[in-house]
Amino acid sequence: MDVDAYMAERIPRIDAEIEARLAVHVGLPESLRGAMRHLVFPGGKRLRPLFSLAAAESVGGRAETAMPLAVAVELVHTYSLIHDDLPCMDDDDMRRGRPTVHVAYDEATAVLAGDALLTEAFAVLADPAAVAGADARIFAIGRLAEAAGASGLVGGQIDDLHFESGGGPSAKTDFERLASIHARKTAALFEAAIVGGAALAGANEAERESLGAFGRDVGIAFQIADDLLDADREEAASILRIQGIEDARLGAEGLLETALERIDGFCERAEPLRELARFAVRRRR
Ligand code: GRG
Repeated sequence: MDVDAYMAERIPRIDAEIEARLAVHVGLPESLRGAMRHLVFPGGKRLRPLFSLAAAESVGGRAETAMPLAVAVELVHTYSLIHDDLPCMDDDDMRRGRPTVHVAYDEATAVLAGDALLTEAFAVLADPAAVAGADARIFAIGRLAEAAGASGLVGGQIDDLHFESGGGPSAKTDFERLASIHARKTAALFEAAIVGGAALAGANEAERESLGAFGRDVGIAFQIADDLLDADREEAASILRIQGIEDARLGAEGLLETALERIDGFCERAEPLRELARFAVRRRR
């Protein structure tokens, strides 16, 4: 299966859905409208929405059923990047080769644009026009809220801001703390994207269980791969401050293998999901 072709076909569809969703808001102040769109278009790799669509297919459903979640996870992801770049967080001026939102606009507008995108994500999922039934949508909303909230992104971000390696605590303790940060800051959203996408397509309890574990493993392996790509950057909570490059690479590969084993019993329609996981962990960009 050609994962590049799969992504090239799906990404414009995801983009069109996000575009349509943001167009719902008419008459917004121009600064808010522009700031909300600034990091959404052009976007990044759109990995999380791609995972949602592939997860729906992996349980025999139609990708389109998971589209509201695909849009929602990308909006949550974008909000987290906008807030992560703020002066009070990572204080980054550039992202994806362009000025960050608070630089292109101003700090207050960036905070509010992030808030608006986060809130919009839940409005998309709550929209009764969606194909999936209310029970599945409520499940997806709950999992997304967990991933975004205090036990997920926000809690992981707090621990990341306070992470200090070396000195007092043992390497093992640091490793455990780091794994916990990655689990909440990165893997939780992958898990919600995948298990929620499958649920919208009618996944049963056992499938949700396997896909949730798959999403967690892939999310952590993706974060390690990201740290390896950024090996030259001094990130507070990078695995490379604890493990060597080779050990980290082996760790990511091991997690990928475990993840793939978890969905061993899934049929051929899970192939895009498997290939996306391989891409996310082995990518060079
Ligand atoms: C709630 C303020 C706040 C932050 C939450 C998720 C997060 C914490 C911050 C985002 C920044 C960050 C370094 C997250 C780790 C996950 C990660 C590697 C994000 C980049 O994801 P990609 O590569 O991004 O999918 P693109 O650019 O492709 O969309």
